[in-house]
Amino acid sequence: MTRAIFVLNGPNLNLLGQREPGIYGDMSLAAIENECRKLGEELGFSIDFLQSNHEGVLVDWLHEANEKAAGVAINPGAYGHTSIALHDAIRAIAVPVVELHISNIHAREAFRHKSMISPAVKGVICGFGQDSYLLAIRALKTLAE
Ligand code: CA2
Repeated sequence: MTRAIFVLNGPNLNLLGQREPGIYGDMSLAAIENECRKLGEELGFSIDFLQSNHEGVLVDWLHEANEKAAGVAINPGAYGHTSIALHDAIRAIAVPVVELHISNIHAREAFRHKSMISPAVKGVICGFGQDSYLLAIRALKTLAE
């Protein structure tokens, strides 16, 4: 059985830690990756931690995860609010997908309240800061059992 978890990150998340620490915390994406790897090791999963600013690349990685991974944790960034392509890709694959956001998108601007991908995923975690990543990985371990 595959013991890899893909952790996918959408646009602008490569800039984490540089601006808006009040909303997104002060950890860089590399520091979050490190925490995910540590937890993955503890739970018996390897972590493929990836970031792209391009919607189609995220679609390609979802397809690849379907072949190689036990599950996907995705912070879609702003594409979560807009992307039918990500919704369709998640619906098209068999492995469980958990959507996560660092911030509580429902406590922010109205345009962030709607997620295009939420109806397609197993579950959504948002508002726990960087811990949202770790909670998503723990949820995937349960789903993969
Ligand atoms: O809370 C989250 O994790 C988000 O997915 C982050 C996205 C935002 O568009 C979503 O609504 C919620 C933004 C990604 C990072 O944006 C930055 C902005 C300024 C400085 C650094 C990163």
